[in-house]
Amino acid sequence: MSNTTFTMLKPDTIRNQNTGAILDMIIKSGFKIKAMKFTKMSIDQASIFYSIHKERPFFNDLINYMTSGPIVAAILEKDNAVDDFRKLIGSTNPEEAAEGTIRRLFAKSISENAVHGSDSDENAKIECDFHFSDQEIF
Ligand code: 3AN
Repeated sequence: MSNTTFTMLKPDTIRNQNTGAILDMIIKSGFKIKAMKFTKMSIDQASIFYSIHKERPFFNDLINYMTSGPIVAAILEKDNAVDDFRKLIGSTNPEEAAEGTIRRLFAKSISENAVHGSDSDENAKIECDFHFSDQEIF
């Protein structure tokens, strides 16, 4: 799976009308879209997706935020996809994100930080399987 990663354009991206600009950056950076959907997570779904963070102080805020509006979920393909996508999106905190990264350009804060990107090949597989069935991947 080292050529595959998973992303979500988060509710702030959709609300701020940045969906097209961010997808354009992703595509122009060499990622191929293998699957994509416009959807909204339920509280239960988001709690499972982010269960790794359930002991963190920001967990409830994270779940409330990620279920506050629709997201775009997508599977992306490129050599070295996980690491290259993390470089493209930049640090979790947009104030620390490098110039030219998606979070530096579009994110408002550490909690509303525009995009999600898988942090390992193992999690990319779990996250792709969470959002997509085999028939939805091309
Ligand atoms: P990343 O998305 O860069 O992998 P994680 O996995 O540490 O970052 O955190 C998952 C999500 O939880 C972040 N995208 C962000 O929305 C939220 N988050 C992380 N750290 C904080 C924090 N200190 N305060 C508020 N929200 C946070």
